[in-house]
Amino acid sequence: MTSSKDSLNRELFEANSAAFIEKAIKKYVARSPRNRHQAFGSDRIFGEPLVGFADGDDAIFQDYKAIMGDFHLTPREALEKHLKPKKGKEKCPANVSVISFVLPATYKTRLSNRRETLIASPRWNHTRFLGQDFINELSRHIVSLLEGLGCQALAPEIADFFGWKDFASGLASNWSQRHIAYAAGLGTFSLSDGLITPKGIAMRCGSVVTDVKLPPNPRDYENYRANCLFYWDGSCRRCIERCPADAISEQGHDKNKCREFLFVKQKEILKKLRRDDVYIGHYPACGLCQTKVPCESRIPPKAQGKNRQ
Ligand code: B12
Ligand code: SF4
Ligand code: SF4
Repeated sequence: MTSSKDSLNRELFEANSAAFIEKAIKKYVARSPRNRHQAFGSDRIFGEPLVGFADGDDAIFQDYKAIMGDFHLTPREALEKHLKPKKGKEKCPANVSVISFVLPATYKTRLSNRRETLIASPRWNHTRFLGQDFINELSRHIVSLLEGLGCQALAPEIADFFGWKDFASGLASNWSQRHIAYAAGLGTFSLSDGLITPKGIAMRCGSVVTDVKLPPNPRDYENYRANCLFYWDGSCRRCIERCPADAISEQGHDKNKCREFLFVKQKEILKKLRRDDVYIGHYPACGLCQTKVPCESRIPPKAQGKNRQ
């Protein structure tokens, strides 16, 4: 039996699928109790998200195979892997789209991390772990909403085929959320490797693949590093100064140094500082390169970079 809520949802979805999905994501982020810091007075973990769409058959996803490696899945490959166990009952979809969302860290979390010089603040650490749990929850919510409307959908990062490889240059996964957000017009890469979005670099992101046809967002950037001041005019370099692991230089981000610091050295620092009781997860997390920097919560104005040269 269909309820009046179901038929209203269907009407709204059929009238404008993109607006319906964006609204549903924003509503869930605003209302979900899972987007709350239980340890910090029930403050929100993430602020209002950015939502973008990409055509799953956009040539950029083939380009990613050359840029990152053949192991990186195109959205169509991800959807086909999802449909395969259904043993041919599902037709190969005519359309494939990707829904990408960017969840910005709140002001309080950013402020707390700005004060740190060696490890993440407790709020940033909780945002890393409870925030990722929330992203998984939000992804499942979008998938079940679309499935309820008779569409195919999956969240590749929580699918059983998600994984990563350990290359000499560092870890690389077969579904990179930053590259998906870049394709959906939500931001560009930077000297620190982070994605600078209109809501800044201090964010986490996620995505869902679906057979719904959605209007792709334009990629209004000159190149894939356009939002970073260093690549704009050689200025800024604040993230280099902020990194306690010496993992960022004018040559870019050394993933192995960063990982070693995150997974090994920060644990020792945490113990020495005797702060381990408030931290959760298997490492303290860091993100110092994403706070107290001009790209923290916005695309930095280009003039600001020039002033610093
Ligand atoms: C593996 C991993 C790590 C590894 C390696 C990081 C890395 N750069 O790959 C380690 C453990 C070091 C790490 C550390 C951190 N991580 Co991490 N990590 C991941 C994970 C699981 C996979 C990333 C991946 O494999 N990417 C693929 C590789 C190939 O990407 P890449 O090398 O960076 O890509 C470069 C090339 O593609 C190149 N490029 C060259 N030519 C071209 C051309 C074009 C057109 C384009 C687009 C690009 C391009 O540009 C890129 C940047 O240099 C993602 C989650 C996910 N599934 O995406 C989170 C993720 C990247 N991590 C995240 C975060 C927040 C962190 C930390 C801040 C830790 C923390 N939680 O506090 C640090 C920050 C490190 C940093 N400065 O980027 C966020 C990023 C948010 C953001 N603002 O960018 C993600 C997306 C998690 C999430 N769900 O939000 N992480
Ligand atoms: S701190 Fe400056 S140099 Fe580093 S990523 Fe941000 S804008 Fe680029
Ligand atoms: S996450 Fe920390 S260790 Fe890694 S690059 Fe950023 S500041 Fe350096």
